[in-house]
Amino acid sequence: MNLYSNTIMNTAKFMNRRRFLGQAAAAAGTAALCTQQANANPSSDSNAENSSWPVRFQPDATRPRWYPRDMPKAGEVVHEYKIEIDLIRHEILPMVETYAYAYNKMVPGPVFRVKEGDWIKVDFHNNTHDFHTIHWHGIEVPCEMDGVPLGTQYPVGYQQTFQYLFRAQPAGTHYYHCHNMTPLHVQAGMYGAFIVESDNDPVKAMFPYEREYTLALSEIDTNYVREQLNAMQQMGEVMDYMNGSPKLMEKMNGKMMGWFASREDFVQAVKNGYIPPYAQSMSGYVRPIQPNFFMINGKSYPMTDHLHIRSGENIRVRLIGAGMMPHFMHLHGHDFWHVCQDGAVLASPIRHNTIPVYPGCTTDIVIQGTNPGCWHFHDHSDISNMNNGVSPGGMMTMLMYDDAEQAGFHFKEIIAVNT
Ligand SMILES: [Cu+2]
Repeated sequence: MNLYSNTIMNTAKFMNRRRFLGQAAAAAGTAALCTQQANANPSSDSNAENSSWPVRFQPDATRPRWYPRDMPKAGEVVHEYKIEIDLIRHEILPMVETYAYAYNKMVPGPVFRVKEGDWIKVDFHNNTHDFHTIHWHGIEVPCEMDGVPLGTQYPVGYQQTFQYLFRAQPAGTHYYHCHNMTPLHVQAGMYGAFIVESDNDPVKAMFPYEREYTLALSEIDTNYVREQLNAMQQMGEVMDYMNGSPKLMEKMNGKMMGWFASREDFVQAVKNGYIPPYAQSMSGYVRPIQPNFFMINGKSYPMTDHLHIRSGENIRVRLIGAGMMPHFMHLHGHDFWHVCQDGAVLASPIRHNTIPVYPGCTTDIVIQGTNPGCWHFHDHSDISNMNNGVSPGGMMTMLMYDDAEQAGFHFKEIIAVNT
């Protein structure tokens, strides 16, 4: 029996079509006030004559809707990627699986690792019956490549492709995530690391290292994700149909949909009877998110991967606040050095034994191998050290010395799943 398995399609009995559409619209709603036309290619875009964007969808999303202001020049490095979105089953722990929206069938998505100044070209293709984008968090992309649905691009629908093209800058630890219905889609797995390396890395000069680790910290309310993805599956065909039908989208706008060209239009729509989804949620259709599993790279303790070090070695650990909660990472038996924040190298390293990793932030630390053994490295916010309310678990891993035995420390690893 799989207690937390999310069975798509058979539990969405309370779905209300009107509410659902409203939710989808609300996710895009923050961007809806931006009336800047991202399309700079009017001769080939059927929306060009329509100033009421974003109420219409462009069914052909295979072209970026922009005149690139900067393009790769001869001799410059261009890395080409294909990123696909699929609905997969993702195992957080034995007996705990969720459905996930996954970049290239991985949670987290694949790690991008490139040199500063290189070009990134991503063909982003959607195989799910939902809308997605990629936001390149911390990268100085052109605005049109920022991945904000209806703000800078049309959200990418079923079997559509959008091409991102930008230069990787600045150097440092960054990440990427979906920006459509972000609270759901990031919980559902749409995040990954984006590391931009520099030939002149001050961290490497100060703390020479060979091994490094990237830990994306996040959390999930499995019940919320199950309810929402079930609802999305039920609506999938309708969403696909709308995506290919700008006229239907326009007709529904301000009735079932909620994309408005101005604040005044939104207020007027409410006067005309449109019920915003947040008002519907007050009647109990939508409940607040309550995370119950806390993950490092998509896994909870004891399934998290260990960090490895040897006596005298430095390791770099890139911590990414990919979720919606702050986490306070504490290492037993060592102080460590905070060397970068949000990708930028600190003027001088700061010594910690516990360091906050806030949502949307990246925090790089260097651990020095000074105390052989095996040591806990975990969020010190105790709620995150549980699996569905049972301790120990969650956002926890171990720093393991490869040479512990030679250094005289003998241990037998024990996996604890309850107290
Ligand atoms: Cu998405």
